[in-house]
Amino acid sequence: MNAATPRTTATPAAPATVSAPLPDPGEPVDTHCPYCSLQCGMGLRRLPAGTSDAPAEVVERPAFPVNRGALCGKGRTAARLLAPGARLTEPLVRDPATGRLVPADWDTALARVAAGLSRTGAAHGKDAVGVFGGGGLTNEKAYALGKFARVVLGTSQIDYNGRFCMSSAAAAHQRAFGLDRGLPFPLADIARTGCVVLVGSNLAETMPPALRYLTELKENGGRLIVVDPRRTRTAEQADLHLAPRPGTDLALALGLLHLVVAEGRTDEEFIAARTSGWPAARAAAMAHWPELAERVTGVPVPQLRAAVRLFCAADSAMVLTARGPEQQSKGTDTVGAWINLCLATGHAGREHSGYGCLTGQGNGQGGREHGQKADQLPGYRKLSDPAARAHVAEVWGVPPESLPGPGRSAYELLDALGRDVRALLLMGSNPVVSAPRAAHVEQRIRALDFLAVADVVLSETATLADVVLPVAQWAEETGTTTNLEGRVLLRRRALPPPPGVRTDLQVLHSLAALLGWEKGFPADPEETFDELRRASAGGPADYAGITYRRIAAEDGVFWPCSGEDHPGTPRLFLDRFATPDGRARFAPVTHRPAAEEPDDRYPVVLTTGRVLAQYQSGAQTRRVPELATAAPGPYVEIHPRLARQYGIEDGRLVAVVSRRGRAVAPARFSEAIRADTVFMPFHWPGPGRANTLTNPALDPVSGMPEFKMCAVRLEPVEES
Ligand SMILES: Nc1nc2c(c(=O)[nH]1)N[C@H]1C(S)=C(S)[C@@H](COP(=O)(O)OP(=O)(O)OC[C@H]3O[C@@H](n4cnc5c(=O)[nH]c(N)nc54)[C@H](O)[C@@H]3O)O[C@H]1N2
Ligand SMILES: Nc1nc2c(c(=O)[nH]1)N[C@H]1C(S)=C(S)[C@@H](COP(=O)(O)OP(=O)(O)OC[C@H]3O[C@@H](n4cnc5c(=O)[nH]c(N)nc54)[C@H](O)[C@@H]3O)O[C@H]1N2
Ligand code: SF4
Ligand SMILES: [Mo]
Repeated sequence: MNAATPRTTATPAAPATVSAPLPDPGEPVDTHCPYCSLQCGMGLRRLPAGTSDAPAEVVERPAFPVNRGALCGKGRTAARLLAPGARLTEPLVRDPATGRLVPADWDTALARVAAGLSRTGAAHGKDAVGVFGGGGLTNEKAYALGKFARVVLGTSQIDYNGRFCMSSAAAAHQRAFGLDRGLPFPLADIARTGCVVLVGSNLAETMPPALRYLTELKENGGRLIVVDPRRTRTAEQADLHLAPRPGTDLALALGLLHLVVAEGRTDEEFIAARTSGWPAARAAAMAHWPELAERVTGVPVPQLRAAVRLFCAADSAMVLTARGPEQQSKGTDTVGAWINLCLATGHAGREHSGYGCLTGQGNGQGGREHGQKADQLPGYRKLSDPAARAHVAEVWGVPPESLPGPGRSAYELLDALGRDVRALLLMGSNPVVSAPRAAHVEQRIRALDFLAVADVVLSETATLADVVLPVAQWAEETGTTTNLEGRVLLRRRALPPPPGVRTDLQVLHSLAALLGWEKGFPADPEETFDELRRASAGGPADYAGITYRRIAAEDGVFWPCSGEDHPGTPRLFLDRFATPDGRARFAPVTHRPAAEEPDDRYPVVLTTGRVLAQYQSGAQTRRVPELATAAPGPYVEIHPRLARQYGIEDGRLVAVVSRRGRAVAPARFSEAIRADTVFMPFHWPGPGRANTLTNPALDPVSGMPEFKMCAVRLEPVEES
């Protein structure tokens, strides 16, 4: 391997990135929203300079099948951040004399990053250099970042924010079906099933255009069950709303399965023909009486019976989970229990039936397939599998033994900063706001010897960096994402980035060159994608047959797709599951409490999540005026009955205190939440940061932190 010493020559001029020429101004370009995993189709039209606050406008693209023209407010305003005044347009480096971030040219900034990373590697070993990626990055970027870590840096220490997102569902998918694709069917199938159980998803706020499929479901006579401790806008649509105490979905699913068995509603033929492991799973469920489920979850037995009736009476049915049941220290087992319910009733591996996970970030699916995850190589191959290593090493032109082994999961990596991991390259995440136990994580980041952040804005994490690299956005660079259905999509370049801004691929290309790798990191997205196709060929997430041209012509292509004559795979598992024997595996799961249950000192449950107008850490959406007005700051959603116990008044400040820290935000009274639980959205930094409170207890299989449940106490705050 090449020595990781930076060359002294100047960085080459920014390498070209363009796969296709820019369209004419005025002509809308078909592209996709920069935010969530629905990846709504939209058009983007460049505007003549000086006519608007933004250099382009979002227009409808009704022909795209997933959202059929509909967009939420975040998508509609997405062009706002393209304005040069709204974002970073020059690199920043920390001035050793003043300790401030000051503007610098690209050569200086990149040379500092190369030196910072290689110095740490040379002094403390390659695993002292870490990389943290994001599920918002395109497939091309995620692929290049993983390759950069393993090949150029030679480090095992890479993971990404998707670990905080769908990792529990991914692990449960792998365990049950031998393959992890969020939805094994197109989203539109939801409208054609008999019953949908939506567990811990508030898609009316998190994926609003998807709500129409639930409306169509009901118009077609189908039924909707929503499981959420809050009566959300989504739950309001339901025929039946179950409101369990946070962190108890596992007991709920076991109680339901118990009833299915007790009432003789299992599909024995399906179980015999298409599954394995039923006796153990059945025995585990039989130990979980409905009365026990009621005691643990707070959901009355008659409601459990009603749910079983709706679910089993339907010819076809689906269970869809999102972050509610997944972001728990037992998230993998919890999802496993919901999958068991599908398998026992024969609602899996059939048309319009099955289990699915609603992924989250724009490229939440593709971001976990191509190598930025600690244990994984492109094509969803395992880093621990010798055959996978050999295949990918050959594509990369390196010896297989040069590839490091699996590294730490995201929280473990953040927790190791400033200790075992002393330099970090961060691309596409803002952990100071979004990581659990965020004050501690912030402290670990501050303890680093060197931090480089590539971002479009000066996020809270970027303000702590030694070097900040201003990068291009969705509309300024071509690239693919894979939406929640496993449909690979093409975002097309519609306008050039402002001067001073470069793409992530250009950044990786230049850093690789400075660290001795002139070749192997093309700045061109299509060239990168073609290499990704070869690296993924034959793997579980096979992209070999997917080309930019096909994606554009076919409204996206579903993986696996092994060759250019392969039609792609909209529906998985209809004939067999992806396990060696073709059978889906039951998981013999039993209930266990959350890592931190309420007690005398911390008697209230805190859960966290999202609001419609803000996205994630808010780094982007807090900078969009319309969205900042719609959702200006943090709050504590609380039932008036609970509030009265502590003398808390509506609209007045309340302190929420956990074993990790204290957050302060106004109380927002709501009868829609359980009276033993408070809810905080996590989109803001500062005193109201929800993640100051959250518990980093990790799921032992997936490494998912327990964002959805910790114990807190409440105190009114004297306002001066
Ligand atoms: N507006 C908006 N949309 C987004 C995002 C955003 O930040 N803002 N982010 C995107 C991303 S990355 C993701 S991952 C998705 C997330 O999408 P969702 O999973 O829909 O979002 P959350 O609000 O995190 O959680 C959903 C619901 O889980 C409930 N819940 C809390 N605790 C529990 C529990 O223990 N059990 C159950 N069953 N439910 C519980 C909450 O009350 C909440 O209503 O949204 C995507 N879309
Ligand atoms: N309490 C609590 N915490 C949570 C959750 C929860 O439900 N509750 N949910 C978790 C989940 S599901 C998620 S997904 C995480 C997400 O949390 P984060 O990882 O913080 O996600 P974002 O805020 O989307 O951060 C993305 C950053 O990358 C930048 N960016 C956007 N596009 C690009 C790009 O193309 N290149 C580069 N270099 N940068 C880019 C953005 O400006 C932003 O600063 O939060 C997790 N944290
Ligand atoms: S639902 Fe998601 S993809 Fe669609 S416009 Fe809103 S944020 Fe964008
Ligand atoms: Mo997410």
